[in-house]
Amino acid sequence: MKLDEFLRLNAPEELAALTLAISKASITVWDNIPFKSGLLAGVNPSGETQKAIDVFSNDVFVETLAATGCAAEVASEEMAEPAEAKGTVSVAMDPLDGSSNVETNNPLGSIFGFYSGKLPTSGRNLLGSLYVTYGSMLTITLSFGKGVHRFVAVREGAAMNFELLGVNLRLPEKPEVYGIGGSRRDWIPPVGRFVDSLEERGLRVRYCGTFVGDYNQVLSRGGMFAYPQLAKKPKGKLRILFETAPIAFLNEQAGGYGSDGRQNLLDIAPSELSETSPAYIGSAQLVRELEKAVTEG
Ligand code: AFP
Repeated sequence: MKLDEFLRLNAPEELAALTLAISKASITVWDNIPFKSGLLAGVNPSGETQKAIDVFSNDVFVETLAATGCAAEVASEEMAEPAEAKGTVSVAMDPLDGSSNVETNNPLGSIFGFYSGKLPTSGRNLLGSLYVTYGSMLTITLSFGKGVHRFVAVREGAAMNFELLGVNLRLPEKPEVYGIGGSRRDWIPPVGRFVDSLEERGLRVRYCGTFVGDYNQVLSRGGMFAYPQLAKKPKGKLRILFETAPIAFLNEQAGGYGSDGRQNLLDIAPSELSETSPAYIGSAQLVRELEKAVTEG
């Protein structure tokens, strides 16, 4: 089944139009990665170096989303203020996740949250979310609150179309992998101890430095991804609105749980667009164990 057919049958009209626009724009981004790798652009609102592909992806997605007439505003990790538009759905995005991995040819991603109401707002106001993976395949993994579904881009003549690859994806019962950001020496002690217990249980480390790439490992094999509070970054690194809330929404639809170490990530109401929080996302039983370890200190 093609993506447009699936969306016509399974998504509200606005979310269908926004998702279809993202699917087309993601092919443009995919085609331009080789030509924009390595070129620096500027600094984003979080003070991180912007690559040319960060800015290119941002502009392609903002333009395409606004042109649907369904986006009320488009907020981005790469912009200080949202782009205003005429629709009803507020879109928050990380247009190119993992750009420091372009040169190393590791997976890259784009993350989108579809929110009701003005941004910033909590993940409880998510209507749906999706992420694009630029990896060995170009895929879109999405949820509109009724399960998690995946599509893969296939070339048909000159055209690239997204075809259904998997429906109702669920985290496997038995967790196999974990990936933790930051350096071990900067982790808070409960996280170090928890990772020791994961190793004792035979879980293997899988960490490529792209949130989307690392979360794909967890969704396929069970386990946990985390970017914890660090000695120098008590509020972690990942942005709630653009990165962790959209993935936590999707992860919950796959039977998992997402936490900042003390509460459900979806319950956090950020007051700033680029507000960050610690993030622990994956198999519910593991993340709840971690939450207990962090709370007990
Ligand atoms: P970049 O977009 O700057 O490459 O950062 C990627 C990211 O936001 C997220 O995708 C990773 O999980 C995390 O940062 C990697 O951070 P570390 O390099 O500190 O482990």
